[in-house]
Formats: sequence, structure tokens, C-alpha cells
Amino acid sequence: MQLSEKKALLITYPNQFAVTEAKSLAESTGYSILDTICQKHITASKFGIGKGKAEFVKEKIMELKPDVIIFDEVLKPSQQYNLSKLCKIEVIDREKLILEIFLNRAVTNESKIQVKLAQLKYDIVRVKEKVRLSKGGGEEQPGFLGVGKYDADIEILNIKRRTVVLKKKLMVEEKKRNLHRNQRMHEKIPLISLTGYTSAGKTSLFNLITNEKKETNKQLFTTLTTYTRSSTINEKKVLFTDTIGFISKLPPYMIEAFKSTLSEINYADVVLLVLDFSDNIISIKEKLKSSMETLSKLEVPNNKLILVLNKIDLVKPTEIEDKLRELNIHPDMDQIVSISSKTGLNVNLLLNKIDSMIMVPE
Ligand SMILES: Nc1nc2c(ncn2[C@@H]2O[C@H](COP(=O)(O)OP(=O)(O)OP(=O)(O)O)[C@@H](O)[C@H]2O)c(=O)[nH]1
Ligand SMILES: [Mg+2]
Repeated sequence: MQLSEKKALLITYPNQFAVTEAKSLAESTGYSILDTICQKHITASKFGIGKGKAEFVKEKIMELKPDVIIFDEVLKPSQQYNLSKLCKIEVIDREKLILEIFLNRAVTNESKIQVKLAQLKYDIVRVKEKVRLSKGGGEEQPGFLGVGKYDADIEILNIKRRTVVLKKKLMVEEKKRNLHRNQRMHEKIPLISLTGYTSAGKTSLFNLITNEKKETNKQLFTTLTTYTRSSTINEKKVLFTDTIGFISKLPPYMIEAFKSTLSEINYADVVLLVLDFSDNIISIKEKLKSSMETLSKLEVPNNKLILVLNKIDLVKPTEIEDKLRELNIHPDMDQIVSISSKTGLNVNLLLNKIDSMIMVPE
């Protein structure tokens, strides 16, 4: 796996969850963070941050000499351009950062195409903005696609042409996926989908249940491709699907790009929402919230859900109770199981719960 080991200055929100998440994202992409600047408002119009703060960042850049600024928010191309111009350094916003991780991690044909399409979408708005700004006499900015003086119209056409080609290729992959899915549906084998925040332990649980050896890692977005494998529960044949992890503030086009992969979740009879319960309560709340938001965007009904509290080998029993209380969840509530994918604790309990929720094929 590539690790570029570039040095970065991080700009994010002043709360522990935002800082930790942004750092994990940056480190997963191979950046080391030299310093973190926290600001309550990072969506201001010109630079994302206020003018005074932007000047402060410029001084920090001169002092620390990082390779890039990582800006933990989705920036408009003009904001990215302005900050980059002021600080004379490449600015990587949250969208770009997630894209970089995806580009590094995509291994299958389908995910490679999906990520390339997402990148072209990201690029085209910036080339267009570059054209608009250069008409006002803007000079070339570091990392701003290095567009220089060439004919941007040709670049835009080029991006559009590549988009068409990639979309066609994606359709071929989607057809294959649909074919597999139709076969499965024809056989009426119950499908169980593993979902949840990135690094919750979905693949670890998937491997344990299906005897697979797919990669697991503490870095974010280890899995970018949906895998389906068969297994048995109480002698009934079932299928398990491992999916791409969720993240807070996922750029909307990312859901769009991974729609066909994520849509596997819609065909599931049972959806496991895996949570890292060894996290601190603030992170658990944030991750549960963003996972539920994503599942609702994907129109997954609540009655298909089982909340899987994972990594409880790292949590004391009293702590589990405290955390559940904080989340307003009654410990005896149906559709909740606390497990450890590492030790296998309570995994049988989970399988029985799944069994009680699946329809027996006729
Ligand atoms: N202690 C402990 N560690 C776990 C458990 N489950 C997973 N892990 C660890 O948590 C990290 C993330 O696990 P993965 O299975 O890769 O998580 P994931 O949800 O598939 O992550 P992405 O594919 O990145 O979305 C790995 O380092 C695992 O070894 C568990 O029950 N207990
Ligand atoms: Mg995984």
C-alpha cells in the first residue's frame, strides 16, 4: 500500500470527534499532521476560514513548511483557489482527501471505475472554475490541477469523454452484479448485509462468519468493494455481504459513485449496523448518527436492522451499560447484540437473532 508521507497542516472544527476523524482520514492517506488549527466556522465565503485566520495560516505555513493544507470541510473551488493562492500551497479539502483514500484502496474493476468517475466529477467543476477565475487574470495555483495556460475547453471535453467511456464500463460491471443478484434472488437465499462506520469491524465479522480472509485494518476504508459469501445459520444456507464503510459528512457524490455497490444493501433481508463500542461515547453517538443517516438515504427500513455493538472484548460490562444508557437504548431491547469479532463472543447469539428475522425460503 502506498504511503506518500507528505506533511500537512490540518484545519478542522474544535471538537475531539472532528479532530480525531480528520487525523485518521489524513493518516489513512499517508499524510502526517504537523499541526492542527481548530476553527468554529470553516465555511466562510472567501477562504473557508475568516481573513484574519487565513493570514495566521499563511504564517504557520511559512514557519512549518508543510507540503499541503488539509481542510476538513467540503470547499467550493473558489475557496480552495483563494486559500491556495494566499498561502502558496496546495489545499486538499475533505472531498479530495476521501477521494485520495479511495484511489489508493480501489482494487476491483468496479470500484476503480467508480472512484475514477468520482474524481472526474471533482475535477470538472474545478477546471470550469479555473477558466472563470483566469478570465479575471488569476495566476496558476499550486495543486489547482496545474492547469496553466492550456486550453481548458479541451480539458473539459476530455473529462466529459472519459466520463462517457467509464460510465459504459461501469454499466458492464453493473450488469454482471445484477446477473449475480438475480441468480441469488432466484434461489431465494436470505441475504444479510454488514454495514456501518468505517473501521467498525465489519470485515472482521464477515471473515469470522464466512471463514474468509479479506483484509482488515485499523486504517479507514480498508474495504471498498462489496463481497458476498455463503454461510449457514442453523443449517440454513444464507449469504453475507460485506460493504464499504460510512463516514460522517460523506460527500453526496460519493454515495452517487458507490450507489450500485451500496444498493446491495437494499436487497438484504437483514442489515447489520456494526458499531465500534470500544469508542468513546461521543464518537459512538456521532458514528451511529451518520450511519443511520446514510442507511435512511439508502431507504433501509428500521425493521430490517440489527444493531451490532462490536469490540466488547475491549469494554467492561458496566461500561456497556453506561454507554447504552447514554444512547437511550434498553439492554434487553430486541435487535441489539453486543459481540466481539475478535474473540467470537456472542456471535452465535447474533446468528440466532438473524435466523429469527429471516424468511424461510419456500
Ligand atoms: N479488539 C477488537 N478489535 C477488533 C474487533 N473487530 C475488529 N477489530 C479491529 O478493528 C480494526 C478494523 O476492523 P475491520 O474489520 O477492518 O473494519 P471494517 O468495518 O471492515 O473497516 P472498513 O473496511 O475500513 O470500513 C481492525 O484493526 C480489526 O482488527 C473486535 O471485536 N475487537
Ligand atoms: Mg472492511
